[in-house]
Amino acid sequence: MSLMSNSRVTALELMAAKIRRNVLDICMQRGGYAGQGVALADIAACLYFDEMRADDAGWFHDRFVLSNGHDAIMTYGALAEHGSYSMVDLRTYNADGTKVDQSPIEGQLGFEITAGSLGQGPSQAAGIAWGERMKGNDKRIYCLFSDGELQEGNVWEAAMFAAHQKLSNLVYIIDNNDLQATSRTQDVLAVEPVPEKFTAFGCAARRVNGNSITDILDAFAEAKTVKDRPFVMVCDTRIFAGIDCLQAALPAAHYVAKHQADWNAGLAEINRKITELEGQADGS
Ligand SMILES: Cc1ncc(C[n+]2csc(CCOP(=O)(O)OP(=O)(O)O)c2C)c(N)n1
Ligand SMILES: [Mg+2]
Repeated sequence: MSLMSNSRVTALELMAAKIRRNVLDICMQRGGYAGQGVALADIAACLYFDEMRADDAGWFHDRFVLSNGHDAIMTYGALAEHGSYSMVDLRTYNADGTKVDQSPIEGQLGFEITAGSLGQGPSQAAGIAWGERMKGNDKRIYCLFSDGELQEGNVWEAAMFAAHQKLSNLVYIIDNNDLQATSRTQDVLAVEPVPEKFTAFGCAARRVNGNSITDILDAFAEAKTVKDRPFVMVCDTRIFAGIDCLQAALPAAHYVAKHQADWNAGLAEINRKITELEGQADGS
């Protein structure tokens, strides 16, 4: 049985709602990967505000490796709440000359690798995890990648290596949203059953409801009990999960350009949700 207080879960639900609001605010300026950012907000809230430990300088002790560069929008939404990016800067996302790239480059605040060419994060994260262990550090490494990337061989080489090296300081988080740009993953090149495939490669793996704070926290807790292999969270999500009107209007939007009416409706819905959750948080 997990030890999860209602106040912890409510606080993270509120954080996820604020991340969703930030994602819309950023993307409505000139378009972006809003559907992914919104859908991944629950994972981001748990990862950045509960799971990863802080260091003395106000940054993170643990390390996050983003593999599918376009999901940077999730990190931007979260780091705005962390206070390490300002919304003024983030609103330059996707503008000519911006330092807030849609697909980040290595060294940009919050990003460990250059991630626009898909499929490379899992192997780089495995290398980082191996290096940290060799140095005797207790850092945990979290790597987010997508179901589309599962079609690339490098991912499976990384899983084989990480399992062989018993990298229990490595957690793979998969955005398993059954979408890869313009089509459903199951129609282009099916990847399921994903947990079973990683298990066959020697990892520990489980399916997670990627929009349930309790399920995500439970999986992070389970990952720490596994001492001899990497842990894989196969997070089922859907584009725009968490904002019903946008999910209904744009269910398969890999990228969203101009949809001003939808943006406004989405913002109104998420603002209502934030008010509701703030009321619950005050009462708990
Ligand atoms: C190596 C590589 N191949 C192809 C692309 C082009 N590309 C950009 S996004 C994308 C879809 C990848 O699937 P996924 O990350 O699951 O997309 P989403 O669920 O976010 O729509 C592709 C093929 C790329 N960036 N890198
Ligand atoms: Mg996908």
